[in-house]
This record gives sequence, C-alpha cells and structure tokens, in this order.
Amino acid sequence: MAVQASIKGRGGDHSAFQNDHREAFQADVLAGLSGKQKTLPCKYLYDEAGSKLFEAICELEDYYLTRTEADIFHSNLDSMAALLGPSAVLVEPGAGNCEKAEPLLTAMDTPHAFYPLDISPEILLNAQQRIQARLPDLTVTPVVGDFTCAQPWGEIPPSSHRKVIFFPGSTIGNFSPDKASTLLAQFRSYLSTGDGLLIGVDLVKDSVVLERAYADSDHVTERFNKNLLSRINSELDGNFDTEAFAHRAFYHPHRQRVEMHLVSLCDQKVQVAGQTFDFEEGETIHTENSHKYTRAGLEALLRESGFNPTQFWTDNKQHYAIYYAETL
Ligand code: AVI
Repeated sequence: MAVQASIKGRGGDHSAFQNDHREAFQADVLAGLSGKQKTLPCKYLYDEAGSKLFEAICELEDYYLTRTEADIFHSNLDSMAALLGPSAVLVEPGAGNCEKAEPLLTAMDTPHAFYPLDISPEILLNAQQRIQARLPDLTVTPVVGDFTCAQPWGEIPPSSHRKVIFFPGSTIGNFSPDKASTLLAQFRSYLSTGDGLLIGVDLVKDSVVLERAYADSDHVTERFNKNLLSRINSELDGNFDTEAFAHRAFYHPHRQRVEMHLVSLCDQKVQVAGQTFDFEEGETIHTENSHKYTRAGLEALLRESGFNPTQFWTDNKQHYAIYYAETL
C-alpha cells in the first residue's frame, strides 16, 4: 500500500488552531499567576524546546520511568500482543512520535488500524510515514487535537473491530486523581464492551528515588521547568528573569505525588501580557504534579472509571507497572 499522507482533525486549519491555542495559553497563564498559590498548567511545558528537553529527561539515568517502562514492554511484548488479539484497532492519545506504539503494532496479529492523537501535526505525519513504511498493510490515520477534548475522538470512525486505547508513559500521573478518573471514563465512553486499555503507570516508591528523578543531577528537569518562563516571555510578552527562580521538586507522601515548583529567589515584579504580578522571596509557582499509584490505588481508579484490570506487568524492583484492563 502506498504511504498515505492524510491527517484528520485540526491539522488542516493550523493557523486558526494556533490562534485558539495562544488565547487559551494567555488566559490560563494570567489566571494561574493571579491565584494565592500561583500555578501554571503543566501541558504548557511542551513547546518545541520543552518537548526536546523532555526527550532528554527520558534518556537520563536518574529518570528511571522511561527506561523501566521500555524494559517491561520489551520483555512482555508477545503476551501483550496476544491479549490485544487479531485485527484490533489501536488508538494512542498523546502519541507524539509513536515510538512506543511501533513495536507493539509490529508484535500484534494483523492490526486493523492505528489512530495516533496529538496536537502536533508535523510529529504525527513523520511517525505515520515511518510506521507505514514498516507495516505497509496497516492503515495509520493521525488525528490532530487535544485528547482531553471530545474533538479528536469524534474523528475516529466507528468500527466493528476490537478497539484498544494505548496510554503509556505514566501520563495519567499528570492528572489529579479526580481528573484521571474523568479522563479514563471519557476513554471508556469511546469504547464498547470487550474493548481494552493498555496503560503505563509509575508506582509509589522510596522518596529519594522519586525526587532524584525530578531534580536530576544533570539539571535537565530544571531547564525543562524554567523553559515555561522563557516560553511566557517570548509568546506572551513576559519579562521573567529565569535566573531569579529556582527549580524545586519534592515528593508529597500523603498526596502521593511529586510536585514541581519554581521558587522566587527575591521579592520581584514580573510583567506578562501587560499585567504585573508580585512575587515575594520564597513564593512559588506550582508547575506540575506527577501522581504515583499503588497497585490497589490504580486498580480502584480503573474500576471506578469503567474498566476491569485483568493483567499487569512490572519490573523486578516494582517501580513501574503496565496494566491491561477490559471495559466493564
Ligand atoms: C510526561 N510525564 C509523565 C512526566 C512525569 O514524569 O510526570 C513529565 C515530567 N516532568 C518532569 N519530568 C518528567
């Protein structure tokens, strides 16, 4: 089959998409900096520079998540593919370059179709061409859009084939438990009885290991966190002095999450999009939560969202888990 360079969703009207995106970015930043505890939504960490820094984080010795998940996939690919069954449709929200889906699709028994969902059309088109060159009989249809909204899901045509949502990378950890439940229930609503979810999740562990992963000795996570301030400077006419903020990441055992903050190193005023924000020395901007799960906690989350966890795989240190769950 010839390589098909088609794309669904918001890819066609890219400038309108970018305008909407800029307006939402400005509104979210101004609202986030106006609260008592200043916050910035973590989804804005991923502009082009931020996505490259995140790729660098994934290569770090201290950031065990990516490596551990890859090892679990590598050791169990055949049993995962067997569970997914023949002629399945794979849907990957937040697929990026689809590097995790590619070996899975290759191991699967004649997968029927693959729908990677992402906000970046360029990355999706590259991935589509690479995967279709390797698996010429598979139909790969990229869908551009934000997977937390209804729009990209509406682009996926109904199918009589079994559908499996593939959600690796512990992305679920960046949602609060309530929002994670809502998101999984939203995934459930796009599936039918007997369809499935293959999801990767970081597990609760020693706080030293967790904190090293988010405050790495190479300071890449610090650059990733501070890049958000640089992005605000360039896109929203801000004047953050990135040297006047420090990166801080710590594990909160009761909330079972690693919190990432930017700490103001002095009293200062910062302008963004014509508005002035006061910072006291030591005051923080909360930029990300990365929730960690126990097996029992994750299984409860899956059940309350309409899934029955039927299989799980982990590493020998039990640092990370991949679950397969069927729709209830
Ligand atoms: C994308 N997400 C799962 C990463 C995490 O571990 O929460 C984002 C990240 N933030 C700092 N380092 C990595």
